[in-house]
Amino acid sequence: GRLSMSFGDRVATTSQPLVRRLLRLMEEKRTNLCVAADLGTARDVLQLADKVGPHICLLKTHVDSISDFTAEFPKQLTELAERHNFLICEDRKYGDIGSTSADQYSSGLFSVSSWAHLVTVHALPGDGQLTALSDRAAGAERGALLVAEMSSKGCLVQPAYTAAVVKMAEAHPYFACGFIAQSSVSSDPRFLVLTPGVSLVSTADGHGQQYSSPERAVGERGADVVIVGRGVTRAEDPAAAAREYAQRAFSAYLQRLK
Ligand code: BMP
Repeated sequence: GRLSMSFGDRVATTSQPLVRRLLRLMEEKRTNLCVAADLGTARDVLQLADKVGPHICLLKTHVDSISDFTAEFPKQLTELAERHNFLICEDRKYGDIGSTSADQYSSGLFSVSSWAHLVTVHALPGDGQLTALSDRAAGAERGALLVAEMSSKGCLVQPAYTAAVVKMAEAHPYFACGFIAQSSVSSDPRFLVLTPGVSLVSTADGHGQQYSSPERAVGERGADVVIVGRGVTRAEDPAAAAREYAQRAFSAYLQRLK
């Protein structure tokens, strides 16, 4: 299953182009770190992306928190992604009826479908949302990560919900690339499991976020990719911090294969 296979060996288990590309990238670049670039201006996000770019497989944005967003931002971010070889995930957590989510995805100020390889989606509304988003991807290399569990204290998600999210992904493997989760929700090697709530300096943030270490996330809980925000963005040297998180997460992954 997923936990005992290398990223490289998992490429052959799926025909989803984006999953194949990300697995290859992780294997070749030897990183399973995603940095959550949660900063307030376009310049700060781009500068961070340039610094951490060599150490990451994926950069995660919350583009609606950027105060000075213009169409220049995704253009420049895409250039950095190509230069440093990482993919981009907009963490929008769509959660409406298919028609509305599809409009939010492909139009408006952000035009997310034109630049984000991956987006996050709440499965709550049902699978019409996935088919609607997939239609708007219009043949481009695009995909979704389904929120199966959350890292925050008091999260309302129950095991039966998580199991249903996994079933939904299994029914839509052309667009569902994997899960945002806190545990090994699926052993299917086609799906990526990404785990936020990872920090080496904090255990909580006072607003419900709960942290564990990269070793715990990858080795014990079964994450493929660890997502680190403030552990990197608030470090004195974000590039050095990203390198450390990447090394620790990748070592834990190699250890898992033994
Ligand atoms: P930080 O490492 O600074 O706590 O940031 C975590 C990031 O992961 C944030 O961008 C947050 O939106 C996201 N996230 C999370 O923390 N928990 C979840 O369950 C799902 C998330 O997307």
